Amino acid sequence: MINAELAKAFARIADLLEIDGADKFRVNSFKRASRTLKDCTEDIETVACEGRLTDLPGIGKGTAERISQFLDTKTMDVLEELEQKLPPGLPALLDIQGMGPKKVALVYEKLDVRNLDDLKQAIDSGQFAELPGLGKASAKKIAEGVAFLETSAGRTPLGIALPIGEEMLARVRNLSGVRRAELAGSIRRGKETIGDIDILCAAENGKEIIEQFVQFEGVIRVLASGATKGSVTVGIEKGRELQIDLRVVEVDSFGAALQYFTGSKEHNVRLRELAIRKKLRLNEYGLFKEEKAIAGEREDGIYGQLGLSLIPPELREDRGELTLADDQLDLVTLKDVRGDLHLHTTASDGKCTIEEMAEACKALGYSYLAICDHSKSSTIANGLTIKRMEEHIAAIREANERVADIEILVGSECDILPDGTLDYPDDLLAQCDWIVASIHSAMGTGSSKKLSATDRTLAAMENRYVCAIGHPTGRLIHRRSAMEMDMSAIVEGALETSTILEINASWHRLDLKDSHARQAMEAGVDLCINTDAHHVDGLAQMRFGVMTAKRGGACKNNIANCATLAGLRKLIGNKRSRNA
Ligand code: DGT
Ligand code: CA
Ligand code: CA
Ligand code: ZN
Repeated sequence: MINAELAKAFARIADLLEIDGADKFRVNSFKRASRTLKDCTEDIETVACEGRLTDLPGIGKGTAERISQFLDTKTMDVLEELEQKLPPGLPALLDIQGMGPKKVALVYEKLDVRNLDDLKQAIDSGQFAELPGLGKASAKKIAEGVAFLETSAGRTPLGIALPIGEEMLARVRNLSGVRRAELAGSIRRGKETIGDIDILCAAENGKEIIEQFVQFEGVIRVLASGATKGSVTVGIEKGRELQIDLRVVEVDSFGAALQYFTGSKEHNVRLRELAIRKKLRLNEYGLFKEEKAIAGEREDGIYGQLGLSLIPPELREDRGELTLADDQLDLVTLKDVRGDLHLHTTASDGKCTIEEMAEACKALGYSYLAICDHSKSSTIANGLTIKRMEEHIAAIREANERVADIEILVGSECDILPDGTLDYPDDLLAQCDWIVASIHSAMGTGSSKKLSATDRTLAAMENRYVCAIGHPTGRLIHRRSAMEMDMSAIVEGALETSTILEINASWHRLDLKDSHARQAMEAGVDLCINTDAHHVDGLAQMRFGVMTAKRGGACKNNIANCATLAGLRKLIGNKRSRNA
């Protein structure tokens, strides 16, 4: 029976009306209709066919017409209008446990929260908790609701999805008749988690291509198979499946389709508004002036004809990207990275030697690396005692003599202890070139005896030998939430002490995350992107960190390990002399 679906649609309209500030009477009439539809024991379709809709309690002529429209078209004018009128990302907030229409309206009005990412940021920054009638407990509950929604919505970490997407893309490119093919959607935008993988290709023989796509090795289920679109799932960890959509378009509209299907939806809405202001029409087939296509084959043509430079996909989230200057669009790339400043070896919990890590970095074209093994308190990670660390320093210096053409910096990933002091004394730290300070223990809050994560980090930044803070919030995607931290205070502290903040590039972490990285850079704080590799294979994760940095809007001069070795040494020197 369609009754439940109808009831849901009416309830949704009531919610959206309430967000929109409609009068109570109108909201209640949709709520009442929703209840009636839910409670009705007869199939509404039959009732409608027999013309008996208005016999039902609370269903007048207008509601009956809407029901008929829904039965015909699966939607209603009023629903479409509301979804058009409100920011496109706003209705999704209603799906979060604890976020009713009143709270959604409040955050929209007071904090300009327009989508899930905005909401997460408002919670992280503490602004959410400060709103009237909300508070910290409420913020925590909503944050849990968001986390639950994200995991239960089955989002897949970028680090798992991207290799699968690239493999599938390569296979699509190999099919005969395929002229061009690219990844689209959130995976192209480098989001930390992916709902489904979108692939786009240009070809004339769509049906054949889809037929082959749905038979690719590894496909578990075929969800759709048509002339222009195929949808399948492949298996990933823990028995879960990941959806992959392939769309086939004509070469002439490949650029327009790539733009459209890369999204985000919110970015596309902005772009379409801009087109309308210029008396143009933009859709997935092209950019049109009256009936004539003025762009479509190339994505940069679409942006160009709208008077814009190509916006990097990572920025397409409706965060003001349409008004950025060209130099702000010139984002950091993997090629700009000159070294990796957070690497482990067999001395602590790594699997490779100093030389092996150095040779692998050299093969990537790096100019330097920093060996940063764990300090003494990280006992489960085989952290080095002071004596072992002294020997390790000598071993790294020796290795640096042996391995040519790359500089191996002596470093440590030194624990920030619960009282905010560092795990090694200053005289030992002073013998190193580069110190990453990280919190690994007592990450929870609640105990009144220890400092908050924020205060611990601020205290560590005061130490002149601490060059960078490692994985600053401690989160593990889908496994552990970030420590409760005041990111504004951290950013301010970093700026005052000339401390660099890390974007840990491991796809399990991506910490700082995109929005925090943006916050830091906007304040003028330098970042570094490190893999935290425990094996030479881990070095390849650098690209996830670069994508995250790009999403934060980073250019290469924001990133310490894009500097030359001399430039990096200067940054380190600044910190030491400023805090001497
Ligand atoms: P995901 O898969 O949840 O990680 O996120 P996306 O961004 O990949 O979203 P998806 O797969 O639903 O759709 C891919 C892109 O297609 C999306 O970013 C923008 C475009 N798109 C899809 N549906 C709509 C729509 O209803 N309106 C507009 N303007 N664009 C849409
Ligand atoms: Ca997608
Ligand atoms: Ca999709
Ligand atoms: Zn660590």
